[in-house]
Amino acid sequence: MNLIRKFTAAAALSAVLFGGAAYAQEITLKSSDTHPDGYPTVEAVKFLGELVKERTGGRIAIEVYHSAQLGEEKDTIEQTRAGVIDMNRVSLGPFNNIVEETQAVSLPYVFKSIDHMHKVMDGPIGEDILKAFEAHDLVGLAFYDSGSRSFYNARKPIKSIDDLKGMKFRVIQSDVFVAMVNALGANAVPMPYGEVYSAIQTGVIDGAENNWPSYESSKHYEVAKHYTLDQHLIVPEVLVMSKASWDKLSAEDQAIVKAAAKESVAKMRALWAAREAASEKTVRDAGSEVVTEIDKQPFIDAMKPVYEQFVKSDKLKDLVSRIQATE
Ligand code: GTR
Repeated sequence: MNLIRKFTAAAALSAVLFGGAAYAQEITLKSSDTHPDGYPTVEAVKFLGELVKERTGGRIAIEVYHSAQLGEEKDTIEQTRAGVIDMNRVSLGPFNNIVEETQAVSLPYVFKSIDHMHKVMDGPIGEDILKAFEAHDLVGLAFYDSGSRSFYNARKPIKSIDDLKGMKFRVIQSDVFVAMVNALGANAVPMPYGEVYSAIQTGVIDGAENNWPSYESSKHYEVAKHYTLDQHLIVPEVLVMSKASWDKLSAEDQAIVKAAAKESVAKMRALWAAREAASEKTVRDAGSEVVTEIDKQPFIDAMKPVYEQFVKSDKLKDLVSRIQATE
């Protein structure tokens, strides 16, 4: 006891003598994001970093590596599982082939609205999905928003489902996304996000699908000016931590990180709303032709085989029926 006291006193003294050395940063967590600096997800994780820094007296810092500096999502997910990357903000799409539960909230038209999605992700279903990451060497911290995804292409305005026939669209590397595009009569080309711009430019693909902020920040609108708001997917994003990095934190620090991650969600949603409007304005001003009126029913009907293919296990059936039963 005495010894410990002496040690603590010595540490405190050295902190005074050496300019707060005892409070020096001890842990730096590397966090990955495919989006550029300023994008709502990047800013939300920076905000989370500030909260954590403040609440740990500067012991824990979070460094956000934006713009895919650490790699494309599929690869950074593997590196996060391996403990090479500590934290990762990704779409749930690239998780579909790894964490089965994420498929339930990546099904086309499974959410009736953004409010419906919030209700599901903020409640017990969201908690169950976050927990599912643990079996895959990850800790699910929070879900972020991603608006709704729609098709854009370089060739022609898509005014009905028939216009999609035979066209080639890049999709996230997920079997659900591939099945969805193929079920619409188009051809799915799974490809990393960073390769899409030049693939459209060189005609390897006709287009892709995404939300307003991604369509804008990726500059895909420069090469694919036809955007049709069919809103086939409202797929949330997730912030995960490597289980290996998580286990190195004390229980107290884990609680701080978890709480701060939850708090960053409101911040993210506010940033998202502003960015969505700004991105829409940017691409419209740049001359994108947007089809806003489209009959979604044929799109919804075409998704039946996708549900048959993916909603098979009891786990998925249960999740999907709980989502559908959420008001
Ligand atoms: C964006 C999402 C990214 C990435 C990208 C893609 O909406 O925020 O994490 O998944 O889509 O299509 O690859």
